[in-house]
Amino acid sequence: MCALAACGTGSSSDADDTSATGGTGNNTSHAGSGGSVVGNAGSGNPGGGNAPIGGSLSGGGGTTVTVGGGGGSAGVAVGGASTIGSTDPSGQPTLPNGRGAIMPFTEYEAEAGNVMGGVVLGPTRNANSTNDIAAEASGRKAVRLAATGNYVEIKNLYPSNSIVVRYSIPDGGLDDKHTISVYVDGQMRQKLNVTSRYSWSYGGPDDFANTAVENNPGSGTPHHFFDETHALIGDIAVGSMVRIQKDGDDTAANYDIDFIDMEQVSPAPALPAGFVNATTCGVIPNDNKDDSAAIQSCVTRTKSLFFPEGVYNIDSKEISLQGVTIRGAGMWRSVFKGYFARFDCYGQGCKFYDFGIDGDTTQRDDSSPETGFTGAGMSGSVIEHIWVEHKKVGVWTGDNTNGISIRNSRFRDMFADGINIACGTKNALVEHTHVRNTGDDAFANWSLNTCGANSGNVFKNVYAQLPWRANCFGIYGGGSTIQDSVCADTIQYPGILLGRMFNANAFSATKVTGVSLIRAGGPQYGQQGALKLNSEQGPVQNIQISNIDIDSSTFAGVHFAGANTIDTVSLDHVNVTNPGGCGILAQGLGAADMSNVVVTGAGAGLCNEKGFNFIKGAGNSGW
Ligand SMILES: [Ca+2]
Ligand SMILES: [Ca+2]
Ligand SMILES: [Ca+2]
Repeated sequence: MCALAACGTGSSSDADDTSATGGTGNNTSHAGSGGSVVGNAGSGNPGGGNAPIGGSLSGGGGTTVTVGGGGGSAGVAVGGASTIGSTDPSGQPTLPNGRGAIMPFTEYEAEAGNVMGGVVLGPTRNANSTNDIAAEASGRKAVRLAATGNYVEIKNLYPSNSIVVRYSIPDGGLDDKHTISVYVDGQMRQKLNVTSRYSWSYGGPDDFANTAVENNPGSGTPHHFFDETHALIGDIAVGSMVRIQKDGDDTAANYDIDFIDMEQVSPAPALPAGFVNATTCGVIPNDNKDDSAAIQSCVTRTKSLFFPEGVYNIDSKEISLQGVTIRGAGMWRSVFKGYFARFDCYGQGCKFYDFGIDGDTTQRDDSSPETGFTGAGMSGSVIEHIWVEHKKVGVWTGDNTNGISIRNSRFRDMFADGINIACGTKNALVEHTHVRNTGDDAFANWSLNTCGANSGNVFKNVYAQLPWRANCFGIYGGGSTIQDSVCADTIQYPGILLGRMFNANAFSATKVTGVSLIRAGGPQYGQQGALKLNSEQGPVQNIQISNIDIDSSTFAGVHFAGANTIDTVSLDHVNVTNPGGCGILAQGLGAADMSNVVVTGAGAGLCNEKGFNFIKGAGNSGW
């Protein structure tokens, strides 16, 4: 699974790394705005309930508040919003339980909305079947709109002027284009574009072709059913009803709607002081003509470049830069578009703010460098208020990067990793960032053994949602921390995988604390637990796990595996609730200190196949 794991290739090294090489560059970006952020994360039982985890906030001027809900189908009735954040005495948004990212949107599960004529699909965990598309949906439920006039409608709870719809339509190939209609309070507001271009991959559940055969229905079982579409659609008042409807001219055979995200997007800012407007050095937005050469020319002439609201085509060559700051008018408003839309920072650190990248990756090819942000000069880089979609990878840090910050950003609808903290990277901080619908790990720390050891890397207040392959968090050796974060709805693999795999270095100080895993685990390469330690290629050591809630895992809650020893590992205050398999599954060798590990709702609390040594402290129960 390396494949999964690292986006690399099945093996480890890979090309994905295009990243690492410096001279050429690539990167991409998408639209973004300075917006704010919101959190999400819900929790929830499979069917529906859920405890909120998310939070919200407004950022940069935005207004929003929000919430999250990642998971469940919102128990909340009204309109289906799932969870709501609160504010602290100063009015700043908070996360109710401290976990998850603060994001500026509110997520409304379709299945919790008003459904007219449509059918609620799921819940199901049966992956890789067109009969169970909802297995890849948030809360493992969606709503199918198959006939003209069918709709699903939610009540808008906060001021909004934009919409994101996560959907699946039947595979019509790369050039298949349709629309779906948005109504507000019964009035037609706008069409949204939908396509099967960026969804539907094929191959057996254990197979990872990484080639064009991925798009061939003859290659095996289907998966990767969903994509999303978004648009600014004008102001929508609090309390207005927002409807997604199949009209007569919306020509896909059916639309499976997973959820709707609503957000108030800030107005475009003026030219910031000290920045050069890219349109004054030859870049032309919105003409659908290639800007690659003009942008490359601009970044060699100034260190501070501003892209006003508009779409910029990068159709022929990625942008290579060193020590440059690029700022847009917001992730929704300034968008770099095209297959080559990517940025390679080859020196002196680069800073990227407030824009989006909309790539054009339609299959995974690990020899191809379709990574939003990468490069050998990423030490000291910043990626903030950035939105990347339809690339192979969002961010892949260059070899031996020391100090990179990624915050308040979104990485969605990828063919491989969302963010890979790779090869010798130290002191990376990823926070308040949302990664969704990735074809490999949403967040990875890959300490490849041909590089120096990774250390001091932190994923804090991040939210991983719906990776269609691999893990929410893939931690392969080195030293890192995952804290105050949420993982919801992995389809094939664990929520967190701590593995000596893919030729990783040994683990050094590694900590996982304050994390919720909701409906995690899956059937790839056998039954994968929600939280898995795998000593496949060497000992797994130096890992502290605390304050973890594992809710409704597909199979086991906690999973020990691998032929090498596992030791100097501790679990404290770990709750496994309603697992689909054993509460704790031990298929490996070694020992772990276990305190306050509580299993409830399991058929079998503990399945210990090889005499793994559990060193029990206080407070354990249910296993
Ligand atoms: Ca496809
Ligand atoms: Ca859903
Ligand atoms: Ca242009």
